[in-house]
Amino acid sequence: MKNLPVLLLLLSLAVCSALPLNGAARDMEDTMDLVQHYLEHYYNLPKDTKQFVRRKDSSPVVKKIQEMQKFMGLTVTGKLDSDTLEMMRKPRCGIPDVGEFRTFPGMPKWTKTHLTYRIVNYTLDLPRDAVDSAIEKALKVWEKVTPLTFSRMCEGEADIMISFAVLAHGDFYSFDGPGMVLAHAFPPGPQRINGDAHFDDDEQWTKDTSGTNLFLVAAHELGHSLGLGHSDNSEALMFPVYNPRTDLARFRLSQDDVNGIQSLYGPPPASPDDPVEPTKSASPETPAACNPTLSFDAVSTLRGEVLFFKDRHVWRKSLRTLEPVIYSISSFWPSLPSGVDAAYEATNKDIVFIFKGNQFWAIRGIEMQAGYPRSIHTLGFPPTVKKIDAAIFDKQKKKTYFFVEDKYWRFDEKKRSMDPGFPRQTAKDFPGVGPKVDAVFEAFGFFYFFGGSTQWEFDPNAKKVTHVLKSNSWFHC
Ligand SMILES: *[C@@H]1O[C@H](CO)[C@@H](O)[C@H](O)[C@H]1NC(C)=O
Ligand SMILES: [Ca+2]
Ligand SMILES: [Zn+2]
Ligand SMILES: [Zn+2]
Repeated sequence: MKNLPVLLLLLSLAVCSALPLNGAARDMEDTMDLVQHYLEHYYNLPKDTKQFVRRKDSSPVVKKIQEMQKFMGLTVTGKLDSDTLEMMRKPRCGIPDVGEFRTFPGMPKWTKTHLTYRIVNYTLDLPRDAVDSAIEKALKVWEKVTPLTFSRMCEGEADIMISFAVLAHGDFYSFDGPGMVLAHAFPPGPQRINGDAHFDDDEQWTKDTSGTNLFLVAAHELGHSLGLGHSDNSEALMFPVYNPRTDLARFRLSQDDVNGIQSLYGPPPASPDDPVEPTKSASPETPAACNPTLSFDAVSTLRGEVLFFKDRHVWRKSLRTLEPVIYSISSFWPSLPSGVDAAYEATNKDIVFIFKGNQFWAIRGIEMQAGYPRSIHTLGFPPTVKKIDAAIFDKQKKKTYFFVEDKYWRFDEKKRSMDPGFPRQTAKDFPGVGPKVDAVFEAFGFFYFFGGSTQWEFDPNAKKVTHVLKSNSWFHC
């Protein structure tokens, strides 16, 4: 190490006043390596500081220590005191705090608002779907405060390629084993590597904070992928040091992060679903449960309750209690659209699938599942089908029926494919129902079909309608 004498001199003030023993000398040298690397890498200390050493001029190093202390919110002493050394040993992001990367030169940003991402490979520390949902949640953090949207690719070259790797991994920024550097990412730009995020697979990645929380680190790295540099605000997500005490349940961006990203991309477009100043045409009033003309967009069970979807709202009702309770859909599932077309519960998987237009989403309880929305055509519908009117899962047969206009398709949930011989006429196999249905769900062994304000109770074994009711009969008006 060329500049060891200078650093030794600085360090001796704080750490070492006794004569160095062999072990202590080695510790000291390790510390010097750490300090030199830290300042060179994160604070742009010139690599060749020989000249300063020869002139016994330590000022560049002192200046860099001061710069680091200021950035990290420490007392600016210019000395390697214990707070400073402790900070240098904390796990952190591998991107420099100052220098060429700071908000990156020329403020690079994406020139499009729709970006693609791909998870190239996975850590073995977590199940794949946990990795998928941590990444998706991390992207949502930025999506919420910008006009940016993201969609996932499963192959090919995406804007943001996400991978796990150890030590040297091909980009000249080797990882360093467990601890210290957790991850790094590249700013927006035209090259393949731009936007990519790499995670050190020598860390123990976890869903909670018992190890290194993947969501937190990913949200930070994706900030770099979008063009942000490090912030010196210790409350900010873009602060370079990992904070294991973050309250994940109440995670939110700091104003500093929001200002940073909005300086690049601006705020999100005003959404018609935002109840800022509700106008009757844009956002319908809360529908009245006992209006005799009430119809539904979709109805599904969810873990023994029934969900009745209407515009931006959903009623939740347990089959045993009297009062249905109305909520806005977004209060449970922020990324679901309003005015859905169909919904059904695959009880064998504990998942409710929600359809609107040619897309569908999956929810498990109040958790949105990663990897959605998907196209309905991945289920095997022909291109002529643009939307689904109603859907129901038959628990006995493990089949799902999809109703589209006056026909229906049958889907095998085990094989994940459409059964041959479909579509068939709804009127033929469900006599008395329809012809067109808005919604359907199952309770007590019956199928309950809805069309406008009319409801048909259908016995699937006897293959006949057993009652004709008002759609809102479940609300005990
Ligand atoms: C994951 O992909 C990256 C980039 O292609 C590669 O460097 C790394 O070795 C891969 N990791 C694993 C665990 O295969
Ligand atoms: Ca590491
Ligand atoms: Zn960073
Ligand atoms: Zn890398």
